[in-house]
Amino acid sequence: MGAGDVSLRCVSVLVDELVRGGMQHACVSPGSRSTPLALALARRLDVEVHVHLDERASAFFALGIAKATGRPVAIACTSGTAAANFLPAVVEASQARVPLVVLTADRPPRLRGTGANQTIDQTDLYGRYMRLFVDAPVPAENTDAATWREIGHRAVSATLDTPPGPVHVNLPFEESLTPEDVSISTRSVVSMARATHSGPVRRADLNRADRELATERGAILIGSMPEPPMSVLALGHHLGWPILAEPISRARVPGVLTAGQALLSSDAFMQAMSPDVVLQVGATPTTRASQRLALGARQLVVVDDHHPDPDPEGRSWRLEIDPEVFATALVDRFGPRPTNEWAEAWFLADGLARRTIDELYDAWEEPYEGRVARDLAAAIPDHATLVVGSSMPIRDLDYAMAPRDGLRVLANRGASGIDGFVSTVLGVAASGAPTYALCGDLTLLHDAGSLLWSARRGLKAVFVVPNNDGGGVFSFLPQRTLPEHEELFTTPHGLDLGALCEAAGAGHRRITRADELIPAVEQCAAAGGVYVVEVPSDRERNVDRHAEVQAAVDAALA
Ligand SMILES: Cc1ncc(C[n+]2csc(CCOP(=O)(O)OP(=O)(O)O)c2C)c(N)n1
Ligand SMILES: [Mg+2]
Repeated sequence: MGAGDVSLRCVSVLVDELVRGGMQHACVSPGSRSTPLALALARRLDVEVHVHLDERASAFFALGIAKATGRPVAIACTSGTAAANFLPAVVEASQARVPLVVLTADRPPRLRGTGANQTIDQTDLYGRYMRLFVDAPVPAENTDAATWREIGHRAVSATLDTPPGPVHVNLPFEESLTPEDVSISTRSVVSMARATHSGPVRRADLNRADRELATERGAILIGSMPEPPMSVLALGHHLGWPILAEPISRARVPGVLTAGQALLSSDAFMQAMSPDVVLQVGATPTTRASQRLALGARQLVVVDDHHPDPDPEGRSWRLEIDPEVFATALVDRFGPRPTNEWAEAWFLADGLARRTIDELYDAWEEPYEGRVARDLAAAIPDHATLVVGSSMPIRDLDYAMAPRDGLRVLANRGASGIDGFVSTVLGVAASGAPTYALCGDLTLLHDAGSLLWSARRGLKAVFVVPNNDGGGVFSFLPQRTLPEHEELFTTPHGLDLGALCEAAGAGHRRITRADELIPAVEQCAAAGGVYVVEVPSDRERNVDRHAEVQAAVDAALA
């Protein structure tokens, strides 16, 4: 048996363990050193393998699948800078708690640090962004299968642990890399068990929660959650508190505030109506207004099964527990409370703000970016997924999306990069979910390579792209006053998105009126394949419209 056969046999055992842990998809990029890895993954009939030229895109594609399925996804590559290209998606996976199993091929240790070609130091390459790093032994005929099973088991346990996150197994291979025996193919039974260390709520915490949540002037803030937090919603309704749910919270459903961000953005309203207690669950909310709400409360209670950021000043009471376990324990203790005057004023204001926003949006013929977000979120069919880009799209969605059932919203908000977006969306699509996306023009262009590579590969997704010729977000930030604003921040590109789509083999539609958006999206979804619906937008006018909406909300609330 040659070295290639030994390597393939050993890695196949490791892969088998990943499959037992629930892995169904793997992403592979071409390379020589990673041959045993690529073959071990591709020869599993129960693993769907996706091939990408660009490792950065491959990792984001895997991230999309893992976000959509909650299952571990493997990414495999050759040695050298290929492995370094995984970093951005690894960072996002780490901060957004997504199970990714990174498998990097390497030279054998004796060649490391000797100037050998395409050899870099891959030990702990991704640093503290990894939940686990394993430098595997060089496969040898006398290493028994248990060693490889144990590595696979550790990897999959760590990636699904609390909190889930990426793990890295570095795999050195001797030459020859190709096997002589081509018959290796295995199958195993899938059993995915996500670890949860969340025990019951401690009695002392329950007693303190009774006191802290006794106030009538309280609000709940729900950040990103892996599953719809039904008990947290029930607790909010029992307490009679207003609930602000981010679009990626899985909780932007009927019963929560319909115009929460507009209320938080109204200084006069917040001066009079700010809550005494804020119960924050899930990941830290991403908008500044929500963060201000949390930090402005007399008491902030943060409930999450993992607290990645320190709180050195001790400004909040932190409970490290699954928010659903916490809420379930408390629902019974409180029982339904009648709505008080203060909360009633919140709900009244919310209805007013929503009507004001809708009336203005509907009166404008041009496809204002906020309206695009609102209309898209409302029109997408049930059981579909909307993936939203960072920058203005996620903010616009948070501001404008009316609560609804049946829609899952995903976004790369762990680290809020604009990179890897197309790959993430196509990964979500590869998981089988009907997929729609909303992103800015720069976000699309940042990952144009993925569009060029993937659009013809049988996937189906509709991208809605407000094209304001650059980073429109900077027109809302203090940088807008700098003389270098355009050149260094907005970076207008003047590129023809239609031509890009043509080169990629993707469909392209351009609309100019707001009421054309949904028919265009529906036609593209029905046509299949990858489509970009481009929505031209003027940056200056967009800023004005934005201010106009908030001024109208402020006036209505006054
Ligand atoms: C990888 C990465 N690089 C840079 C940034 C900084 N950044 C945030 S928003 C943005 C502009 C995005 O422009 P676009 O996608 O067109 O959205 P718009 O601002 O127009 O809504 C940039 C460069 C980032 N978040 N991530
Ligand atoms: Mg833009």
